[in-house]
Amino acid sequence: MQPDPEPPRQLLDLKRSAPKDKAVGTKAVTNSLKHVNQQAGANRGAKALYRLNQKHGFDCPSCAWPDPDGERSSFEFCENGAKAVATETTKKRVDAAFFAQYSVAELAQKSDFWLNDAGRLTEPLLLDTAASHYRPISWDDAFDLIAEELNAAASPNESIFYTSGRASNEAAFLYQLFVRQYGTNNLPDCSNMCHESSGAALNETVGIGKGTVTLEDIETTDCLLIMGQNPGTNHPRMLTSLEKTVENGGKIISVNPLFETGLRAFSHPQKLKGVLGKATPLASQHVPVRLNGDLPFLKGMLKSVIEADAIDPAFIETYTHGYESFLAKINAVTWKEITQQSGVSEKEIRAAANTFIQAKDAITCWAMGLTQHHNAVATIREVVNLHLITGKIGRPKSGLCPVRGHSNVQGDRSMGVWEKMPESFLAALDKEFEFTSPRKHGYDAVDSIEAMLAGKARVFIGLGGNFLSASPDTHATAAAMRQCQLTAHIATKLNRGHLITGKRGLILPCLGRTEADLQKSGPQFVTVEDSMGVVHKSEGRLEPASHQLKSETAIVCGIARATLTETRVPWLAFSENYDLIRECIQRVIPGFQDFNARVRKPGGFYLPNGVKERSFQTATGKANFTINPLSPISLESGQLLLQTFRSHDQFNTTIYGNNDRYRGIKNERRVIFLNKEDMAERNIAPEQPVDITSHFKGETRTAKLFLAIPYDTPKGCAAAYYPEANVLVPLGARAETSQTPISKSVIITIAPSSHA
Ligand SMILES: Nc1nc2c(c(=O)[nH]1)N[C@H]1C(S)=C(S)[C@@H](COP(=O)(O)OP(=O)(O)OC[C@H]3O[C@@H](n4cnc5c(=O)[nH]c(N)nc54)[C@H](O)[C@@H]3O)O[C@H]1N2
Ligand SMILES: Nc1nc2c(c(=O)[nH]1)N[C@H]1C(S)=C(S)[C@@H](COP(=O)(O)OP(=O)(O)OC[C@H]3O[C@@H](n4cnc5c(=O)[nH]c(N)nc54)[C@H](O)[C@@H]3O)O[C@H]1N2
Ligand SMILES: [Mo]
Repeated sequence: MQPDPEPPRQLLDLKRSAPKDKAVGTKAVTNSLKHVNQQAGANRGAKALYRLNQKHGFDCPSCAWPDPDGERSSFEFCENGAKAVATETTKKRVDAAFFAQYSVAELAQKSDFWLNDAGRLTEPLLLDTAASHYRPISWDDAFDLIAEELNAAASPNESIFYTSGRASNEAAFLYQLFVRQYGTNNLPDCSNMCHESSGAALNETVGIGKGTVTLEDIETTDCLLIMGQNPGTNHPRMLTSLEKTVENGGKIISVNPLFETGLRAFSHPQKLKGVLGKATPLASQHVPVRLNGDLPFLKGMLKSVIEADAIDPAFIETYTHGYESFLAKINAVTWKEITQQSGVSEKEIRAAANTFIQAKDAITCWAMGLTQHHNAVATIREVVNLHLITGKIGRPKSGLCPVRGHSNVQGDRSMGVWEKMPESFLAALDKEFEFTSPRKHGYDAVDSIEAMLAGKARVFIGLGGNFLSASPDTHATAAAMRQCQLTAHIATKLNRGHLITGKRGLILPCLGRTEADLQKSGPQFVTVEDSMGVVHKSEGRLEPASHQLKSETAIVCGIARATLTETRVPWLAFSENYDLIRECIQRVIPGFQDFNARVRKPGGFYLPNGVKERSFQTATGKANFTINPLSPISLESGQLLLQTFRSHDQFNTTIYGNNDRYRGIKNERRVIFLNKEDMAERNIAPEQPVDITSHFKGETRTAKLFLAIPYDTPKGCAAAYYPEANVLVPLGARAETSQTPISKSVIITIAPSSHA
């Protein structure tokens, strides 16, 4: 029997309490120290935390929230950053003895928590054809095996090269260079499932697929509209900034089906006030939109702005395109449509609009609550419309802030990890390395799954990540991986994705951010780019988890040297001295001039961003208004919408623990949060086990055994954790334009569980 790709369907021992009304406090500090001490021991752990996010330390491997430009406290980390460090600096090891003890089938029966908790990978491993256990393999043999499979393919387009957003700039740059020299643009990444919708919307409307503000702008603006984001859990250092925004007189509006704890109030753990248990209230207004209710909400905001005559005619005239036709369409939308489809009243929307209008400056922040819907691109384009019509963009304290996820996901894109990089990039790459990159667009994440399923792709290589568990439709993705000749994962920790392999499977263990990277020319550092376009260095100092680990950069160079017979790229020299890589990056990618010198300055440097100076590099040469028709999801009777989101104790598919402290959930992950009336209508009792079935174009998918939790969520809107709920997300359900999987509005029904 083949190993099950789903996490085990077993219940733990749920304990429930009321959701918390304020975030952090001393509890977070004790919790973070507890995690680090349990995993790494007090000494190694303290040493790591001391260097976390310092100007001469390493970049936090958790989220992409920026560090302050000026003075930094010696505690520039958060509870969840500490968990990420603990999980990497753990003293536990999964070594040859471990893999001799457990077969792949046995490992597949363990929980995601168990797999991650087992420890750090220590040496390269091979799961041979029809073998039951992984066994050690030498680095050279591993590289040769990859080369053999890659060179046996009928076409380079039969191979897929995935990247997760933790890879450094240097590793990512060499990876995409290798892949393009090999001959394909099949470079899917986690961004395809994440902020792709933001990139698509922003590139079209303002000419750059990135945010346009700085940390200081956030802290000094008059109004912060936070849509579809849960900073208390996913960007906890943002709470320090939100507290400053409020202290500086700014107003925060939360737009979210849930009034998340981290948007209610914050008690700073490193300030006396916080230690005394006092909290700063954050959001002055919470707008409980229905799932996918943001586009109509934004239309209400726009109507209010127009009615109040709060537009900026000079900005519109000078800098924008398409205003007249946009205006006509907005005027045609009725308040009835707006309130019915958003689920919020005209009064609430007008109140939010009033705050936005009164504010001299305003910033909108957003994350997955906006990006993972069928009309995500339209919704984000409407956010842009709101800033264009009021002129609140391209000046200090005003602008757009897509809050990135992985700590270097933005940098990986800057380095060329994308299945459809523009011609300007490819031409520069070709010139620098004297070859011709392929021009045909490659597969994105879901295209890759479909290609593997169809037998059109035979090799899958993952630079980090957990493609199996992060992708939609876990069973289809598993079937896709099994179709491959070879699957290979460059990773720090064991995950479920390593258990569902092609005919042969490889695990290539790499150094983590916290660890010293010693190469022939001496100790190396790498660089990363945060959510606000600051490029800075990251240098680990800890003794590596095993002397057999290689850096990501060295692994990429090893694969390239084994695979490419004709290449003029000095792969060996690159792997020995990362300054040489950076010298090439500065010639290929705009904004990186004098890279080696500038990145050595404490704090690094900002990449250029034209929008900050009101220069919009779009097709029209101006910022574009867009028309985004309402397109509500129609549900049949009995159906609900389900969002799949993160608990407080996980980093994507890495599960640190089974609690979701702020939402009052202890010791369980198989829960579904439901509106009380929805439960009553279905005769579902609190904590009753239910099965969830999703519905898409006549297909159904079922996830079994979840406990029903009554929760303050709008009627018709449910929530369950990722990755347990990924089996429900249809492969074909993809956002228009960005092609992002629709994991925040899955159409479901629920029924009492039939799981034995
Ligand atoms: N500790 C920790 N940090 C992380 C991560 C992690 O897993 N753990 N993941 C990292 C990554 S890769 C990313 S992308 C980010 C993710 O950061 P978030 O986007 O904050 O992640 P989610 O948990 O998916 O939360 C989505 C939020 O949007 C709301 N929401 C859902 N649907 C809608 C909607 O239709 N409209 C509105 N307005 N709101 C909606 C949900 O209620 C929830 O508050 O965090 C990064 N940081
Ligand atoms: N249903 C649903 N699905 C989703 C989402 C959702 O909200 N709902 N969110 C989507 C989003 S926003 C994202 S970004 C993706 C995330 O998808 P991925 O980025 O593919 O997944 P992660 O869980 O972040 O990857 C974790 C693994 O990365 C490896 N790793 C950790 N550190 C390092 C390192 O330094 N180097 C290397 N080489 N490997 C390392 C470890 O082996 C670890 O097990 O998932 C997406 N999937
Ligand atoms: Mo993400």
